[in-house]
Amino acid sequence: MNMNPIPAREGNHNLQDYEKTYNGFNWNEMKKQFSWNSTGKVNMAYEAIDRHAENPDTKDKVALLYSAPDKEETLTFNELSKKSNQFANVLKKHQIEKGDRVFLFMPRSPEFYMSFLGILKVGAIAGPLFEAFMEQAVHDRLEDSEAKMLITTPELLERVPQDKLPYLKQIVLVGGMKEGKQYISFDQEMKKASENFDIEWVDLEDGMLIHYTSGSTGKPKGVYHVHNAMIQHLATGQWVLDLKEDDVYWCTADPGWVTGTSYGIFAPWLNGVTNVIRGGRFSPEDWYGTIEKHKVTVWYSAPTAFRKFLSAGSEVASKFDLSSLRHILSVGEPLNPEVIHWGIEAFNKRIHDNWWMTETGGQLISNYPSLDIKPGSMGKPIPGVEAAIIDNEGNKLPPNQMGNLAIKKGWPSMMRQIWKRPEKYESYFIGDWYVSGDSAYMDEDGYFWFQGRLDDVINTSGERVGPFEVESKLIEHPAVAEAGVIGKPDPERGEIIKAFVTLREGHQESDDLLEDIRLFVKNGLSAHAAPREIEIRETIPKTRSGKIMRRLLKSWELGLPTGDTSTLEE
Ligand code: 6R9
Repeated sequence: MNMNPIPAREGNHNLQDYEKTYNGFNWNEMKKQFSWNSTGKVNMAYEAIDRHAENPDTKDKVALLYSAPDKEETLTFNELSKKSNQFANVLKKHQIEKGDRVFLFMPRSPEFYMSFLGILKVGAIAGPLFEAFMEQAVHDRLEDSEAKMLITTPELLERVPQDKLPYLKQIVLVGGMKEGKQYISFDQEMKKASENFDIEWVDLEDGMLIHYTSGSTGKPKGVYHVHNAMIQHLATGQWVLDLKEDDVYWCTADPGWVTGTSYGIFAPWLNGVTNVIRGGRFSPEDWYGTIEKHKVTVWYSAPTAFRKFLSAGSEVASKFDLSSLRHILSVGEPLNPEVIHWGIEAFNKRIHDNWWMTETGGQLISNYPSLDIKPGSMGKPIPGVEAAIIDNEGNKLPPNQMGNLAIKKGWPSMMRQIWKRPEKYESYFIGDWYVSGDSAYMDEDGYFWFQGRLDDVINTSGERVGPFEVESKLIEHPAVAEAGVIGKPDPERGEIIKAFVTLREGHQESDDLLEDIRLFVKNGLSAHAAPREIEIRETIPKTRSGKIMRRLLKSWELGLPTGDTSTLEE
C-alpha cells in the first residue's frame, strides 16, 4: 500500500503559522471572544445559542436540522434560544438549582437539545445517557451522580429502577405521560412556560456536564467538565473541524458519548453553524442520503462507520451526490490506512483522524486541514497542547520509542474531577503529565502513532467498555460462577467482547445456555456490552491477590507468548 504522506489542502486556519509561534500561543487569547471578557461571568448555553439569537444577522439561521426517517424539523438560533429558555423555566419551577445533576435518557430528538441547553441555562449539570442502556447501567449512573431529576420517555421508563434511586425526585416525560406525582409532562409544562429566562451566569470553573466512562476496574467513572471547556471547543471547531460560517455540519455521534456533546453540540454552535442531528439507525444508504439531501459540508464520524461504508462498496457511494463534502473527520479508534485510501477513492477527500478522550473533553492531537496526512497516524498536537511519550516515571522518551501517551496539564477542556472519587482523578497524573492509558510513539516529524490501550479497556465499534462492568453482570447470572472479559481483535468492529466463564455446580454447557448468558448481559447492561463470544472454562486465571488476569486470557486467545506469569495463583 502507498504509505506516502497525503499532501495538505488549504484550511481556513493555517495551523502551520500557529506552529511557528507554538510557544507563544496562549489560550487566554481565545477567552477574549466570550462574554466573560466584559462581564466576568459566562454560560456555555449563552455563548453557543443566545449570542447568535441576539445577533440580527444570525438569529434566523438554522441552528438545528433534525432529520429522521419519519420526521424532519428545523430550529433557528432564535427558536432554540426560546425553547431552551422555556425548559429552563420548567426546571426552575421544579426547584432545580445550580449544581444539581439532571440526567437525560432519551433518543436523539429536538427535545433532547432543548432540555440539555435548558439544564445549562439554570446552571445545573447535565448527564446524558445512551438510550441503549438497560436497567443496571442506568441505575449505576443515576445512583453515583445522585441525580435529582431525569428526563426520559414513557417507553424508556421501565429501565429506570425508581425504587432503588433515593435521590431521584422527579421525572420529566417527553412524548407522553404516566400516573404518579413524580412525573412531569414535558409537553404540558413547555406550553405554559415563558420564552424569557434570566440565564444563570456562572464561573468558568463551574460544573456543566458529567459523562460516565469505563476504566479497567470498578464501576464507570463520572468525568466532570466545566464551562471553561468552551474555549477549546470554539478553537478546535475552527482549527480541526475547519468550520466556516455557511457550513452544514454533521457529527454522527450520540450525545451519550463525549463526541456527541463536545462536537455534536458545543463546537458547532459556538461557531454558529447549522448542525445536522440524525435519528434512527445506521445504514450506508440512509447516511449517504443525509449528506446528499442536506448538502453536508463537514462530516465527523468514526472508523467503525467508515469500515461499514467500505464493506458496502464504492458503488453504493457512487449512487449519491456527495460533492457537498469539504472536510471529513474521524475519532474513537485507530483509523486504518486502507480506510483513508478508500475515502479518497469514494469521496475524493482525505479523512482526518484526531485523538482525544472523554477525560480530555476536546481534541488534542489532530490531522488538521493544513497538515500532510501520514495514513495511520493521529496527527500532531494542536496549538496550546503539549503531548509527549513518557516512561512510567514521567521522563520524555525519544522519537520512535513506544511509551505512555501523555499531555501536559492545562488545556481548557480537561476534566476537573472524577465525580466523588478524588483518588481516581489523581491516579491519572504523573507530575504535570496527564497519562492517557494509551500507548503510542512519536516519529521524528512530531506525528503521533497509536499503538494500543495499556489497560484492559475494550474499544468495540468505538464504544469504551470496561471489562469489570461486564464481568459483574455475568456473575449475576444463576449459571455463572466466575468471569473474565477481554477485547478480541475484529476487522469491522475493532474489537469484540469475549467472555470466559466458569459454571456453577449443576449447570451444563449448551448453546441455549450460552445464548441465555449473552442475552442476560444485553438486557441488563446494553447491547454493545454483550459478549459476542462466550467460552466455558474450568478456571479463570487469577493473581494471588485474586485479580483476574485478563492479559493472560488474551494471550491464550491470540496464541501469543504469555509473558510474566509469576503472580499467577496455583
Ligand atoms: C473521543 C473518544 C477514548 C479512547 C482513547 C483511545 C481511543 C480515540 C482515537 C483512539 C486511536 C484515535 N481513541 N481516538 N484510538 N486513534 N484517533 O473516543 O473518547 O470514548 O473516552 O475513548 O478511544 O484508546 O483512549 P472515549
